[in-house]
Amino acid sequence: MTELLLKYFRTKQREVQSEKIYDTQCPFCSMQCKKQVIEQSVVTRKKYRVLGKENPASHGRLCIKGMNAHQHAMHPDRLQYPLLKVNGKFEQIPWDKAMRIMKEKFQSIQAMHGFNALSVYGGGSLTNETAYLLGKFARVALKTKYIDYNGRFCMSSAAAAANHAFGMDRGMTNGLNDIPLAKCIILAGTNIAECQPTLLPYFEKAKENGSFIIVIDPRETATAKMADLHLKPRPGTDSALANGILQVLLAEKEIDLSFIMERTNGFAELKDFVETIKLEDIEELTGVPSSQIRKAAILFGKAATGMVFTARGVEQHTDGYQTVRNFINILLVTGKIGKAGCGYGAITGQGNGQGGREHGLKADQLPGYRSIENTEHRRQLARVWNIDESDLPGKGVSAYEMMEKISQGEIRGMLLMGSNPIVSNPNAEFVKNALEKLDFLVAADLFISETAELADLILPVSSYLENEGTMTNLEGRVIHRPCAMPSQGSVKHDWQILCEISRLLGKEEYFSFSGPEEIFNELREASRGGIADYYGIDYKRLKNGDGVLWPCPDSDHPGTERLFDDSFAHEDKKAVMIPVPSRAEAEKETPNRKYPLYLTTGRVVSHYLTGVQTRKSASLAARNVESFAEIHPETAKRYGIGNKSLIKIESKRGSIVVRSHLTDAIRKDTVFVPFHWAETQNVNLLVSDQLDPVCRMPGFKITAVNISRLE
Ligand SMILES: Nc1nc2c(c(=O)[nH]1)N[C@H]1C(S)=C(S)[C@@H](COP(=O)(O)OP(=O)(O)OC[C@H]3O[C@@H](n4cnc5c(=O)[nH]c(N)nc54)[C@H](O)[C@@H]3O)O[C@H]1N2
Ligand SMILES: Nc1nc2c(c(=O)[nH]1)N[C@H]1C(S)=C(S)[C@@H](COP(=O)(O)OP(=O)(O)OC[C@H]3O[C@@H](n4cnc5c(=O)[nH]c(N)nc54)[C@H](O)[C@@H]3O)O[C@H]1N2
Ligand code: SF4
Ligand SMILES: [Mo]
Repeated sequence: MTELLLKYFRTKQREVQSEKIYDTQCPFCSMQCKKQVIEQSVVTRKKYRVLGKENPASHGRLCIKGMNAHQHAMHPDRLQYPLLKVNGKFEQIPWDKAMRIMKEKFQSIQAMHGFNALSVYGGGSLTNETAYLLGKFARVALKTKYIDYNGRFCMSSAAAAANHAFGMDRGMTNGLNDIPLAKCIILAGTNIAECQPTLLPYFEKAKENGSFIIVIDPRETATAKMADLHLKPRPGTDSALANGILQVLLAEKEIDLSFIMERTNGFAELKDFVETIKLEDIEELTGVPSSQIRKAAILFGKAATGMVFTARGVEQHTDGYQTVRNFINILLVTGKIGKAGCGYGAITGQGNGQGGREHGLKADQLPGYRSIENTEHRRQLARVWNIDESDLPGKGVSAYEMMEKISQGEIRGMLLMGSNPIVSNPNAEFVKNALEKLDFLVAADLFISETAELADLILPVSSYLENEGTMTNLEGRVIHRPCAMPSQGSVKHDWQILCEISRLLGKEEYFSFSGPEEIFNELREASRGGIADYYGIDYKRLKNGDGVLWPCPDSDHPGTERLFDDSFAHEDKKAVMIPVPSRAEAEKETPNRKYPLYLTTGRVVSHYLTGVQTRKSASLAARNVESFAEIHPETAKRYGIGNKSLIKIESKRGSIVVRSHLTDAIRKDTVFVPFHWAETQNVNLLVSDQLDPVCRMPGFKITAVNISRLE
């Protein structure tokens, strides 16, 4: 062997021998794919490879985000030390000083303005342990009613709809293994191929088994390419479309009368209403030919089994709640729920969007999916927390409404943990101005996000690679994520920050946890007997196995794959149907002379939410370095806009500049812009602050806009 070859082999050997394997799971979407990050030391630098790991949800698959999620976690911009803003500039300070400042500010604000002058804003990337603790921190340590989280913008319409229709909400009523058994599947406003790519094979399997797939989306997405029938409605007209489907189902008697009689309430009112519907009117409203509506309804009605999935395309509207109710009506009249291959799924977005709301990040919820307005629930929690029920605050307001309270001067301070609200809230300019008014904003983050930039104090936190905890995936499966690596610099875990600041605030007795497992054990107790009952799930079970689907009331219980086999969760065990008007009661912003086009917003496969993390990943950022607007070529021509040129998009509230991307995959009356970019490309500068009256969801999916060529 030549000397050169020997040298090469020696280097390779050193690399392989230096190999370290870190077991973890992707921090991004609700699939929570398990993976291994393999580190090799190459001379002076480290090299990483990523492999998917077998698990019951993604079976070893990873999408491009999961393959590259170590890049942002190891990025040199990761915060390592607390930062204090002094004369407009951030200065590195030690932790004890950061904690002292936080304590003093919290105390002085509350002394001057009362408990509710402080607020807490959480996120769906936080583990169950942190989410639980953050909810407890707001109510027990700060005694404020003002807490909410970014999941308000994500799951709130579907959650409210499922609660009212079924008596409980678990995102998906079935485990993932039911999907391949469904003979007809409606995918309404969900782009699984880009947003939960490792979920797609379940639908491909269903197709192999002969399933007929109906996609409802104004764009021909990668998901729509899989469809047997693609309905392309005008944005915001999905409740009308569902009414069209219901009209055909009833007229053709493709309904399950015995299921309706035995297991539901409200059919008579629904029937009276649906009988007044004319398919021609629905065609006119939605722009979907009535022949296609008929086809969809008859195929779904006749199929032996069927499932309906919704996501943000139909949910993020000011009538999102009602729209989801109407899709659930379709399942209930056809009796396609609570059986193999039959059920409903709101496809959860964030890694722990599900667990976050189950354990107390929402203004009106206590752990175990209990209600903060129910006296018995309050008493149960007060017992677990060892406080007086009368000391537990009441219900606060939704995420965007907190911004209004800040603007009005009622809220004076905020602890922000795991969200970037000036990019993700609607009416972004207002939100930025509001946050600038705060007397004290503290942001716990991995990076200086656009919102952290406005903070008085930034606390650096550990990443998913460094922080142990549990996450609840889209099917309600609770899974354990180990601590894979030691923490970087002097960062702390989110839960650690909460315990330490509580101690300084004199609340140590309620927050003396030494690690996530202890917190989880209290969460189990707090959720015991509640709807989201985690009592039977413990770390030992999770570490040894594949996770457990809640409800799981005791340690011998196997967990619950499918809900509603024999009964729904309402007291009388029945599900509820309601008539839903075709035109939203909540006034929607529709195109007019000045702003003649619909703008709808969403995602691309390579970026995640406000992009703080994925824009730090070289491999992901390279795929889409800037924002863009999908425009139909005929529309572009009318406006004199060429392909790949800079354009201005304007709404009543502001304007942004993005690059045109001409494609005939979109309706001619609609433009689509992703929301992963900030500043002049922040699409939320355009979006209205109007909220759904029931669940307080903003209308992210429709804004009236004008477009023009940038001279
Ligand atoms: N790559 C990637 N994956 C993600 C995320 C990400 O940021 N990037 N985010 C995660 C999170 S938090 C979430 S909530 C999910 C979101 O997952 P999805 O809801 O699937 O994603 P969106 O792109 O917001 O919207 C889905 C589709 O709705 C369509 N749509 C828009 N308006 C309407 C309408 O009026 N009616 C109908 N029927 N459809 C409409 C859009 O064209 C789009 O294709 O994804 C999760 N996964
Ligand atoms: N126009 C428009 N707007 C939308 C949507 C839309 O479809 N269209 N979708 C909405 C939806 S569904 C969602 S979910 C929201 C999401 O909106 P945001 O919550 O603003 O989204 P992220 O970009 O995930 O912000 C998370 C922040 O937390 C940090 N972070 C990540 N992990 C951790 C952690 O473990 N601990 C801490 N402390 N910080 C962490 C990240 O670095 C980042 O700065 O946006 C909503 N806004
Ligand atoms: S982004 Fe979602 S689908 Fe992709 S690897 Fe991560 S968890 Fe899996
Ligand atoms: Mo979301």
